[in-house]
Amino acid sequence: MADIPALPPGQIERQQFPRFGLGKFARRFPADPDRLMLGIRGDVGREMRIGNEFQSLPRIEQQSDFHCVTTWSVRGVRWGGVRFLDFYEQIALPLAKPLPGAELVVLRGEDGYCSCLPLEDLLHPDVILADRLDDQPLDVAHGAPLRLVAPAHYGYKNVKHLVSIEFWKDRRRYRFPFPYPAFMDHPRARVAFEERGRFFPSWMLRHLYRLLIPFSVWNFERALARYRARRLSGRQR
Ligand SMILES: Nc1nc2c(c(=O)[nH]1)N[C@H]1C(S)=C(S)[C@@H](COP(=O)(O)O)O[C@H]1N2
Ligand SMILES: [Mo]
Repeated sequence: MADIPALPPGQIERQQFPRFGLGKFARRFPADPDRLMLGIRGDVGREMRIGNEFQSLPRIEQQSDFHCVTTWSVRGVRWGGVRFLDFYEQIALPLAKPLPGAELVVLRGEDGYCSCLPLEDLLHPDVILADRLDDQPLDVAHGAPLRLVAPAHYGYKNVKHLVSIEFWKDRRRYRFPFPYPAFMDHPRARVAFEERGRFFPSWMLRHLYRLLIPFSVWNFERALARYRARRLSGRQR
């Protein structure tokens, strides 16, 4: 099996791709997962919202491994969407016009979750805004209507249910979602360098976070089952 590259340090392969995240966000779902409305905000010449404009961007498909900071990884996830680079060059830059130095990009989900990455990391060609998974429209479990996929960075940078992308000059404009502590949020969170978090050594976070996997999977699955049951009974009425 020499042709299968090893997983990054500290990661363990998982067969199923679970719905996952920080506990607080398990029970929050987008109001209309079929409708994309994405704000472009922050230190920009013109704040704006896009919907259909997104459809004009060139589409790509990509297979990549997905690595959660709690140490589970899934191999070969097949995404479809548009490159962040194309979104930036064809929409954000010409229309919203980020100001010089506005290079901290904050990504916000409709569930209130947010994360950030340096613009430079997002312009890598493997970073995509995905609206398809396994040849199907992206479902609510994995981030409908649109999510970030940045395979070189831990899952927590891969924000689901995107509602806004913000360009800021000043880091103080950003805070990891309350009440989660700042040590959980590394500014880059690159998987290859095991940048799991800040202040604490990565080996320590590996062990700490690994304990949280079963509860988180259960919590998110239970919330999803309830959401689906609600949607179903809503349709029947
Ligand atoms: N909006 C939103 N995005 C999110 C999260 C979340 O709770 N809400 N969780 C993050 C974490 S910690 C991980 S590992 C991945 C999980 O993605 P998945 O649910 O598709 O497996 O989403 C990330 N993006
Ligand atoms: Mo995660």
